[in-house]
Amino acid sequence: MKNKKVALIFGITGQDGSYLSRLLLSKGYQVHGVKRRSSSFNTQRIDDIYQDIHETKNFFLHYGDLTDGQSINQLIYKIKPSEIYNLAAQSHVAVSFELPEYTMMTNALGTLKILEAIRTINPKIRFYQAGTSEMFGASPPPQSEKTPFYPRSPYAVSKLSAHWMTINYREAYNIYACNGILFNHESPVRGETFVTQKIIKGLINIKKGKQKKLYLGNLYAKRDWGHAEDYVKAMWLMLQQKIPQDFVIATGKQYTVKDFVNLAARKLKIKLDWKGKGLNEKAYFNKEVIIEIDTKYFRPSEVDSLRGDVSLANKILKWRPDFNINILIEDMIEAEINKID
Ligand code: NDP
Ligand code: GDR
Repeated sequence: MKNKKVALIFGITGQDGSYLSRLLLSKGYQVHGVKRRSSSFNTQRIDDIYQDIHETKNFFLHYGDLTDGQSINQLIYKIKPSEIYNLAAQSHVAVSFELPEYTMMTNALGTLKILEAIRTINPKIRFYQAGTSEMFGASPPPQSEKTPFYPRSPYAVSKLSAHWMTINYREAYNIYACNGILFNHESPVRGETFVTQKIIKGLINIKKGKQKKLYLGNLYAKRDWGHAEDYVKAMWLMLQQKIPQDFVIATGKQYTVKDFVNLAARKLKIKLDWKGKGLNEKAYFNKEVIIEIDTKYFRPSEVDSLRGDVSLANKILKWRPDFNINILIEDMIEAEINKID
């Protein structure tokens, strides 16, 4: 076991956790992940790695929760990781307006609990914090590490608190701690209520005759969408540098939600005909309405326009994405179409 790097991932059952686990295992790490107790299975994204505990030598799962400081301390004390990746969060922006207190408890205080455990147990552990472009909020693009923050949701505020806490522990206690300020990234295992996956699944279901309509919110929000497989490489790179610092990770390209719908529809050979304006805007396919606006998907305050300036990560981390939006959409479509019904 000597010299083997040991990683502890909070949020291992999520989209990024599943990609990061694979990346670290391929690099020879021993990977430990924290999963929450839930009444139904929540490990689908990593089940193929974790098939048989008697066979799996480098991959371990433990129960824990970011709202339970004692469990965090115990895990860090017992596992003795060299790197900790904090990917755990209530990560849905719209849900954060419904659950602001829980979002703050998990995302902000949860991060603080990990940092405190590192400080008291072993300040040499390297720490990655999953920050977000949502922290830029209303600040216009292109957004870089120097752009002022202007959060627009409880989620964004909670992540901004974690962001500054991470910087404070770096400055006050000399802990190697980095904030990745990641723009939206998607994949075939993206959660079903995020807009890209909702669009892909909705259009495929409509094509298969399993769903009549897709209801969406703001079609004109602009996002910088990348692929999770590329973005977890940046997380790892951030923890391998001489000096810890914060990095924006993005593609530098921007599309509206409507662009994403059109690109996916074209690849699925669904010829969309858009008619109407505002709340009455609708998309027709074979003369049937298949996409409509539902105001329940509007947010009390929206983030209109995100596009990252990734020059610092290009220069220092030599990070560049392999995927563009077209390959991303094709990857998501292929995975969805190949699913057994
Ligand atoms: P997901 O929502 O897919 O995964 C979140 C993970 O956090 C899941 O493993 C979830 O567990 C876990 N979790 C939630 N609450 C708790 C808790 N109280 N204690 C312990 N674990 C908890 O997110 P992504 O993988 O997409 O994102 C990873 C991180 O990066 C998140 O922090 C997110 O906010 C941030 N981020 C994501 C971006 C993106 O575009 N994907 C962009 C920028 C930042 P369970 O499976 O049981 O729900
Ligand atoms: P976001 O992602 O809020 O950017 O947060 P999401 O896919 O939820 O929304 C993107 C944009 O699409 C608009 N939208 C809809 N969104 C959803 N979910 N459902 C809809 O029906 C719909 N219609 C339009 C939204 O208003 C928004 O403008 C994601 C999360 O992964 C965060 O955790 C992460 O920090 C950020 O990306 C970067």
